[in-house]
Amino acid sequence: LSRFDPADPLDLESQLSEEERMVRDTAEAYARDQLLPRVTRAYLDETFDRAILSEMGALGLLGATIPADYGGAGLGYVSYGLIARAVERVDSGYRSAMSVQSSLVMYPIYAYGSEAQRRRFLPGLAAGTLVGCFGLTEPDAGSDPAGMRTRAEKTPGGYRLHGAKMWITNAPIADVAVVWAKSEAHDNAIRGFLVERGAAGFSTPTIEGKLSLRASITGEIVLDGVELGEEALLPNVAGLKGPFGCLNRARYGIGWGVMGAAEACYQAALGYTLDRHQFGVPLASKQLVQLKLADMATEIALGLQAALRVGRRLDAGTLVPETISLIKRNNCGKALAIARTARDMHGGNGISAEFHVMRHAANLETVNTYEGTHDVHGLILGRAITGLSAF
Ligand code: TGC
Ligand code: FAD
Repeated sequence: LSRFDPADPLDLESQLSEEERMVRDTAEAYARDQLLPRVTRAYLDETFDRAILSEMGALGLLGATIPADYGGAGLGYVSYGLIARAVERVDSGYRSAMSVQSSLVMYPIYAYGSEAQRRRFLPGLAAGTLVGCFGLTEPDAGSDPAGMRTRAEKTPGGYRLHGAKMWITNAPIADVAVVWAKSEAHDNAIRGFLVERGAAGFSTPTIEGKLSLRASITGEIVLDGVELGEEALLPNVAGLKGPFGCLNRARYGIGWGVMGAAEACYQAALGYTLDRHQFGVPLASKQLVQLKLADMATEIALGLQAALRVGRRLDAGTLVPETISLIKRNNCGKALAIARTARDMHGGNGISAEFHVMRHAANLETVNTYEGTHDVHGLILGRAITGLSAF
């Protein structure tokens, strides 16, 4: 018989390659030494430290799957997932900054961009000297991005963008925005445009007063007749499959990331209930507490195995979008439940920023909603199961 390891019940460790373990260790050391010490202050002050993206870039944590020719680390999707998990163990907002840059900005430039666009933007984005954002959601088009109003008029030299994007991670600090718009010149198909900071009519007001993801910076994108040249168009994709192709990667990373947040909450609840005595004994000696810990350990172990399986298939070239919905939905829902339970198990201390669990729970409310809500991913699975679209 082998010994049961409560921190890794299904032995994820032995399923990782040497390279994946090294990437994981680098990301975990960075998260522990550089991110954890600053997160509570950043969260309370509702600020994001721009330097974090340069630090991540220096370590090769941005655009990890992009080939080295363009400044990326040329790693596989399991490595990317392990980075997301390590960073989100500290804060979902920090993982957001990494996901947006890697999957929602670098990926579309790499997959849909011209060679000139790749050369111009990818090395700086990989190094974190440039920051990018991804504008799909609008004030009146969230779950239904096909309903977007942002449009690109044709001009003699290129395009003119009109519209507004809402809830855009990193927008206020972005040097370049990937903006999705209905393009007059392409039969009103949804097309991607690269809009650079400084373009007249482009502004990115910060959204203040969030009660979740406070250590991430979020803004609007206002496009008031922004003039773009022909070279701003992403030439190699048309239609919603453009943004969805990026979202597949980001949602996959979230499947790993939220398990990191859940692990942080589980470890905190375990440590707390072993130390904390009530009725003359540790709380962890109580059946109700042990049941909660057992449920947490179970869901985390299963969620990580599912994320690993989807990552291995991605690395093998098998992308089944519904399997990404499955892990995004299930892992977010389970992580949120774990964080709320961990908050409860900390009693009054659970509401203090010092103990981290309530911050994770508040963050996971956003993660359960963005990149397709929990219910929308249920409907994606429902459509695949029944053949009937219920959106
Ligand atoms: P539907 O008819 O299903 O599809 C339209 C076209 O898109 C293709 N497609 C996909 N392609 C690749 N991957 C996928 N996962 C795809 N899903 C669909 C599809 O084949 C079709 O192509 P074509 O060539 O036939 O035109 O589209 P629908 O309008 O019925 O949409 C259905 C629905 C609800 C599933 C979809 O709209 C949806 O996923 N809604 C959720 C919206 C969402 O996820 N928004 C995310 C915004 S970005 C964000 O939140 C970033 S937060 C980042 C952070 O801070 O970490
Ligand atoms: P709605 O679509 O209005 O949904 C409201 C409720 O209705 C939800 O419960 C939903 O599940 C439910 N619902 C919707 N449709 C149906 C249906 N057909 N049947 C049953 N129920 C339904 N977007 C970007 O483009 N880029 C970003 O970087 C980005 N970052 C974000 C950061 C933060 C902090 C947040 C909060 C959001 C971010 N988003 C971003 C936007 C995010 O993707 C949307 O909030 C999300 O897709 C949901 O859209 P919505 O808010 O308009 O909600």
